[in-house]
Amino acid sequence: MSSLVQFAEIVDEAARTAQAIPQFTESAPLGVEEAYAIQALSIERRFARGEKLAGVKMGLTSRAKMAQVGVDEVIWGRLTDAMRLEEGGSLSKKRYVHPRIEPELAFLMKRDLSGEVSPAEALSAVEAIAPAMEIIDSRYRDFKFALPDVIADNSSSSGFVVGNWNKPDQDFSNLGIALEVDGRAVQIGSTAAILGHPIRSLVAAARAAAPIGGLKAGWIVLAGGATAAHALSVGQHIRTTIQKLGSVSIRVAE
Ligand code: OOG
Ligand code: MG
Repeated sequence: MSSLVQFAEIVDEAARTAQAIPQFTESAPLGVEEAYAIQALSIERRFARGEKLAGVKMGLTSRAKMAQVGVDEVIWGRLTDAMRLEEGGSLSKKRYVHPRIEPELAFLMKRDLSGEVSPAEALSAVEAIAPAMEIIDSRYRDFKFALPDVIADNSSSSGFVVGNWNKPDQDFSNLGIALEVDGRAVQIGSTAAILGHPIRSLVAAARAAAPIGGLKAGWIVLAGGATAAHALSVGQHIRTTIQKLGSVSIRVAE
């Protein structure tokens, strides 16, 4: 059986070179804890290449997402500065294996937040909220994985783009969300799909990040897709609009 360090190298190389790999759990009985250790080690490799931690992403916080990938546990991953894409810019499809995009709500942290916190405490640590999108790209063949596989693979996170920041002193518990491709809505949802209220995702993020020192001021936290993700094709123009918060867009280049 490969060591955790070897698994980390395999999944990091798969991400770096956009090559699909077989699921780890096909050949190794990995647990969730080992999977997070692999994730941490794989992100260490990015740090060694000069990337910086920029926040965390929560995953599988809505039923639509759980159903799409057949895993029903909330998971998390790390965001680095190199994963951030320019709002209104483009992404290069060939840098990914089989990328999908999904609408997200982003939190910008005003203060550190860690451990067991109430929704009110979580909200008081938020500087701003924004419409956002995440590019997810499972490194596993056919986008198929078990829970430990996806966790080891940084919970499929591959990129993110953030729109304009809004003050968090408004009710964002049930805002309409539309994901459009070339002006046509392909997914419609609500922020309420995210654990009933997106702030619950931030509460879960504070708990999840506690072992690594908690969420830090200045970090971005993605609350998790409210709808199923959409597979990207070259030439598509993708836009997510969240009612009252605004829009964020990106174009898919070769
Ligand atoms: C796993 C990542 C889930 C979300 O927002 O729910 C996720 C996947 O769908 O590959 O990012
Ligand atoms: Mg996501």
